[in-house]
Amino acid sequence: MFPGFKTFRLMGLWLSCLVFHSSVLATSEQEVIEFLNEAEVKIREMSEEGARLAWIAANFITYDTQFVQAKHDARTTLMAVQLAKQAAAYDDVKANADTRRKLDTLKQAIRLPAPDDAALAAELSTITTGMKARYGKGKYCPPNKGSDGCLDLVQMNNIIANSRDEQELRDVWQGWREVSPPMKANYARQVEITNQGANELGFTDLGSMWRSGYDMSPADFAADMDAQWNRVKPLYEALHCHVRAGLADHYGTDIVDPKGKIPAHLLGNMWAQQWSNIYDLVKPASSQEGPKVDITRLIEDRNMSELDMVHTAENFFVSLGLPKLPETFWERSLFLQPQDRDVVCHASAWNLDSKDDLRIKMCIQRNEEDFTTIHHELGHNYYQRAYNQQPVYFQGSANDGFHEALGDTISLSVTPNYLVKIGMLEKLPEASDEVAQLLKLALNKVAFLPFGLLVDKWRWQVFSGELTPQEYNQGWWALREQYQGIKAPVAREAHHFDPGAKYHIPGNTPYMRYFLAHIQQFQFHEALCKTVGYEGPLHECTIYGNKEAGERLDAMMKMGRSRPWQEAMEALTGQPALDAGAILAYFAPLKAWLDEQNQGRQCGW
Ligand code: X8Z
Ligand code: ZN
Repeated sequence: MFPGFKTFRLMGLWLSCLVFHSSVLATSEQEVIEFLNEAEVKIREMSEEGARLAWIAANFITYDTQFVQAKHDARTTLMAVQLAKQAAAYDDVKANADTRRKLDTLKQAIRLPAPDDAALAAELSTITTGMKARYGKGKYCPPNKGSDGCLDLVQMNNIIANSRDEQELRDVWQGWREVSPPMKANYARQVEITNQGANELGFTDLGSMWRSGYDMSPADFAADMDAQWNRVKPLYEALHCHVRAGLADHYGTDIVDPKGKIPAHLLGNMWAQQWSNIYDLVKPASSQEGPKVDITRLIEDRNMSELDMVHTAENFFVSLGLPKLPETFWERSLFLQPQDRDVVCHASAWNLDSKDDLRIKMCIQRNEEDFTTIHHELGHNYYQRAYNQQPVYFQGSANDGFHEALGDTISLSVTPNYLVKIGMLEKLPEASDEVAQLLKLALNKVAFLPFGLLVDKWRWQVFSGELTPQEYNQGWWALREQYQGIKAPVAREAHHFDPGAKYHIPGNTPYMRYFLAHIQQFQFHEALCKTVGYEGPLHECTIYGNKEAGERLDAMMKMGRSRPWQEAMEALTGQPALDAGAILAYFAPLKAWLDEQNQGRQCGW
């Protein structure tokens, strides 16, 4: 969840300097620097309050916590907008690259701008806080089961992951989506207000503002995303084809059309975004035992607690030469879902004081998926800590994809080899089953790509007005069908609001960062493996225990967002650009196998 949150909050703290300066015409770079410096002192003093309020609101979803949070957000938004305008007033001042970059940050980094109007800022924050709380509290109460039979999202996710009963899956899939129709009108109003805010700051709409934070033009950024997608699409299509065949075998061709789109409730994930939970339905016939390394089973067999899982992940970072997490991390984080209150369970990583008050907030389940997510979250924390010496303006990742890619990169080093080293696995599988391991991972990493791409394609269409509220849901499914080759299992109507049943829509977290991260993490992994002198197949490479790899990562993280992301990318990988070649190389043996399996099948949808 990290970056937008922080920048947004930080920017709220400059009001007093703004008031002080607004009557002064900035004519020299020196004045701009003074403005930025004074602002920075105040930010450091004051940013904690907003972060703590947000922490409390997400840990205790009550009427009052949301009320206070909404008030605070409204003030913050107004201040941030006024500062952005002030920064724009310095557009013509000649300034060095650092100063210019700081001003640009002020102008671009507001996630949800309101117009410069207190009533509209208040309306906006009431809407956004309300949607997030509604999602966090969401339950589905199946008919005839009474109120004790109500399910929360954690429970429904478990059903979708493990059940193979088509009717049950369909019921839960549909049931969770009852959470979002009441958000739809609010979302539409939010779009109006934030577009107006973006206009005032000189952007055509909020989508173009979101696309402006990548050290290239918004149009070039969108084009690069499409170009990367086109490179990985054949791999996705091969995976889709094989998975569809496995599902058709299991559920029958009356439920899964072997030539058509896959019903979205059968893929083992509430949003059909990662598919590894249905591995057993699509695994190679030669590996009857399932994957050679089943981390869920290892966690159970070893009786690892949720906290043990976090300690194990921390140990990986420490093995790279990075410091341990602070004591307060263990005291203040939320690791377990409380049974007596509503919390936002969607995993997130926090830095409450821009120093060392690091935390995660997660409702950990003892399974492989959450083991991976813990590495993901700790990646955020280690990144946050690495750049905390930067000026506040540069306390962020090179671009938002970097933040999402860091912990995932570490997870790519969670190999059988590594598990043996740390004693979680007794011995290496005898004959290493390359295809099984790659397939399991591809079900997460490759299956995710079109979803990672389309969530913000939808939002960009909404922000630009290409989709009207009446068309929101149909537009969502058009993208899901086109890019993912999946379809809704039951009829969807215009009053439904299925995008709202995905956390990042009511949470207003931009999503293209995850698509970026899924490309970048393979570049990072490949480069780090090269650094440590590794020469074998990439999926067997682990950087565990390698201080040189740790130093390289740390050096990149320490840069924060002080330089264009292309430079950070080059520092780590030697390449200044996004390159899907690494993920393609990683999965090349799997692609060959999939192509063989798919012979005689009609692929595509
Ligand atoms: O939201 C997340 C993280 C927190 S930044 C758990 N992810 C995306 C999602 O769950 O939809 C990680 C993968 C994609
Ligand atoms: Zn994340």
